[in-house]
Amino acid sequence: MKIKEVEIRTIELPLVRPFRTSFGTQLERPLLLMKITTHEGAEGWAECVAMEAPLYSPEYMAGSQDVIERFLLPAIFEYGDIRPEEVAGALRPFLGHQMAKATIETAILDAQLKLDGISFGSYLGANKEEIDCGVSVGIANSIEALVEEVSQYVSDGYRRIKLKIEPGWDLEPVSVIRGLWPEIPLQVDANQAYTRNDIALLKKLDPFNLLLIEQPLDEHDVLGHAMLAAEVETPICLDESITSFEAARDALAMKATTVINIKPGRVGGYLESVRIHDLCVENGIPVWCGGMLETGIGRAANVALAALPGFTLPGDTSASSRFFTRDITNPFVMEEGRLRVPTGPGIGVDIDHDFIEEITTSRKMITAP
Ligand code: OSB
Ligand code: MG
Repeated sequence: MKIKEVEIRTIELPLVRPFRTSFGTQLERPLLLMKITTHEGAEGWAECVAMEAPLYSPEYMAGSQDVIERFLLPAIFEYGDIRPEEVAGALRPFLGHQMAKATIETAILDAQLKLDGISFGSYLGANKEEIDCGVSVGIANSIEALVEEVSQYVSDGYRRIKLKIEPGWDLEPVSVIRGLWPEIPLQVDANQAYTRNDIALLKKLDPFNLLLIEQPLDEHDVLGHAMLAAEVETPICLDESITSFEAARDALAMKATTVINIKPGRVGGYLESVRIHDLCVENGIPVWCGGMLETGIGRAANVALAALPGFTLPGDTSASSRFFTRDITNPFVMEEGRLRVPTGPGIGVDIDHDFIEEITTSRKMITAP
């Protein structure tokens, strides 16, 4: 496939409610969208999951755009005729920037699959038509507000609740929510907010029958997670630390994680995600699909990935309405706590061009030389 031109837009979507985590509060979702057009007449779309500021990972929107324009796209143009499976290799000389790399690979994959008439799900190896949905619940202003928000999600049908925690917002919210919903699958996510000195505190979460504790310690403290995992009963699940297949392999070898959150942007794309999935299946490690407040474009591809056989836990694959009143594609609507895996070619969603135009904050066209 030969790329003719690339459109890079920044858009800003309002959120239905503020989303607070241990690393900050988001009031809207600004993000980077990429559309590629190829000489064969195909179009491919992808969104870059980097956030505006480097608070979750070192990557950030303007940085991703810069590395895409300055280094990654020129390397792809120079490569010439390219297959999606060749993108990661072509970009390997440039270190890091997995989210930026994933954007390019996903857009090329979408274009190629549209030409071939194959859906993302079939290409990746999905064996389900629909997937179970979980929801990530931000840190609330009060316990009452949290209970109200969780009640809403439970009545919407979500099959798993994930509470964001941080020091000072952990044991109490967990015990209240577990007390009100004794049976619901429940897990917590600290986004690196604790240290090795908090092992005794995190052990106090054991009685609440949580599915897992997600990324309690610093992303680089893989050994600390192994030490913690040896002390607590609740399974430890890494998110931020898993930036590649190799990182997943080593974290498993160290027994730092017994469940893995696969986020395609964080690991450099969907193909790397499948490699990590396969590794986990071989090792009997359950995986689930994380989220980055994606629009319908990223969500579509995530839902397809989550339909692979090793994804045995509900992911942060929520309905569009969890974050947005209006999505930039036909919305993902949950039925009985499940989302249908798109079956059309490529990511298989319809783009709402008018709405994208309305919320565009910048637009740039890059033509292949
Ligand atoms: O740690 O899983 C995370 C959102 C932004 C950055 C990091 C995380 C999250 C979420 C929301 O928890 C997941 C979603 O998109 O539903
Ligand atoms: Mg997380």
